[in-house]
Amino acid sequence: MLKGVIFDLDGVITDTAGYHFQAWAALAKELGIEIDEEFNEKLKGVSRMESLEAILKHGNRENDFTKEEKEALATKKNDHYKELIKNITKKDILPGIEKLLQELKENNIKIALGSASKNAPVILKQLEIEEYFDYVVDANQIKNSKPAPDIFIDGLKGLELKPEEAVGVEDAEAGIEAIHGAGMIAIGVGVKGDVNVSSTEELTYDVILRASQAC
Ligand code: B16
Ligand code: MG
Repeated sequence: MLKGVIFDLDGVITDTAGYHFQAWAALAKELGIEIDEEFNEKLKGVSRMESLEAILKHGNRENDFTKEEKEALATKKNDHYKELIKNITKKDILPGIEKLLQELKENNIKIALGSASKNAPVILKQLEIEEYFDYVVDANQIKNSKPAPDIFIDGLKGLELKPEEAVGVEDAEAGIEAIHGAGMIAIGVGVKGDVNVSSTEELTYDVILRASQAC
């Protein structure tokens, strides 16, 4: 029986991928590295430091910086990103999501956020939807980021649910793998899961309920 849903943030609740891309592309340019939207797809759901490593590798510069220098580069990207997300408001919630959160609440389904982003709590606040969430995974406390299952395992723990009692919603391949690793059913938004929808508009309470029963 469905008792909980664990949502990814970026690409499911709101679209922050464009801002991540803008901030990474600016940093990469300073380092003489070019990244495009296609490369950015590989960074979805991937932690900040791992994203930096992937960019440096892409530019064959992975051995050019000390650990401290890499940390400073990641901080620089994040400062730029924080500047970009400052103006996010309720209107940036992806279509259909707030209605879905309301319906889940009305049906006593628990809700968690399973995001790799350390900025997630601030973003939920700016979107004015933080009160819907029973639990928000703290990315600072997670050892292995997606595709490892850690984030979703922690989400289940936070909701006090078993894997078969909850479904995960993701828009990135790494995220689907992470949901499966946690033993849960995965709904893919624009990406292949156990049940697929092409956009958040299609992600209704009914779809979630049927996904939990069908698998
Ligand atoms: P931060 P998600 C992920 O969010 C993003 O998809 C990914 O691009 C980003 O690097 C990661 O969060 C970490 O974000 O730098 O804000 O801690 O898709 O897991 O919600
Ligand atoms: Mg995502």
